[in-house]
Amino acid sequence: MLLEKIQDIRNEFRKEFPSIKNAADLENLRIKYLSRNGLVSSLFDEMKNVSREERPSAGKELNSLRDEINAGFLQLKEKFSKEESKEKVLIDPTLPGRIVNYGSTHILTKTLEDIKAVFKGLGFSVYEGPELESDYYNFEALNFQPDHPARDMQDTFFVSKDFLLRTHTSPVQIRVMEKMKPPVRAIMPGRVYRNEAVSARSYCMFHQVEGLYIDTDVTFAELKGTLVSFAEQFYGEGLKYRFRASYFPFTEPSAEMDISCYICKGAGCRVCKFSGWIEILGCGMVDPNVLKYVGYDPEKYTGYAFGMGIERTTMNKYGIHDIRLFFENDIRFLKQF
Ligand code: 2NL
Repeated sequence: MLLEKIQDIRNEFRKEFPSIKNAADLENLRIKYLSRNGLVSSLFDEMKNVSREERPSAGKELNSLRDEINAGFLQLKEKFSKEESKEKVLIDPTLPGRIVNYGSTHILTKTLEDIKAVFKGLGFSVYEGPELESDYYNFEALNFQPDHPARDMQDTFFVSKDFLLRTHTSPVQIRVMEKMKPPVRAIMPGRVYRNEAVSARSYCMFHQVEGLYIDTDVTFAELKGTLVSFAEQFYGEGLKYRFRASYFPFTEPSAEMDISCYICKGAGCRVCKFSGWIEILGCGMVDPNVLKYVGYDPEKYTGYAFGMGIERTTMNKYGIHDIRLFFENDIRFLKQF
């Protein structure tokens, strides 16, 4: 009877043993077979019912079962504890943590945000428009003559005969004026493209902000007042400024605005190229021909416009000498701002 039971439990154990995969399984196995109320222990309890004659062989069988289960248990116990200690070695809490590189706002984005904040404070709204433009919006409506050199393949990326990558953000101003009646007071930031050789001073793609104010009786004095106020807020108080006569196809008269060099205070340095002055933008009174193109009556309305490069503005403000740095994404450059 008992011999049969021992054989059954041995078979059960042998069947179960290969399926033990971890320390938790092994502990369940130990409780089932080897604990105080386990199967082996209950078989030993039954020994007292076994006849004197059968007792030696049953005892021998039972001891061998207990030894087999014990040996199996110890073997797996060692195996699992080795695996566990191997896993623990992989985590060294004394190692320094991995450095996380946080991103930051690109300096061109910050410059644009600063420019926008000033003009919003002066009552300007912000508009954007497409980078792929027609010849009409990029050149014709802006009073460029058909033979103007900017219309040359050399200077402009043409996509087809009639379409091109905009060379300035002025087309957005044309689009806004077509849709709105004066007064219009807005700035237009965005990416522009020029087919130029890349160098420290020029890149094939850059960013511009242009501004526009059209109403009845807008004067050149208002243009100066607004742009001086912008320069004081953006570059700092106490700078000298001057307007030099210039030429753009879409403004008449046209001017360029300089501020006194805030680095050397006019004494001469690398940033102002030893002139004491830094050119910050171009501007002028909107040409009556441009007003006619968008359906405004030039007898009734006048307006001013201006434009500045965001890269050039950033280079002026922070003393950066190579425009290519903005686009190389070298973290040593970017993280300085
Ligand atoms: C510069 C000079 C300028 C404008 C842009 C403009 C736009 C319209 C009509 C008239 Cl729709 N003018 N824009 C006017 C003067 C100068 O930009 O140096 N930009 C980087």
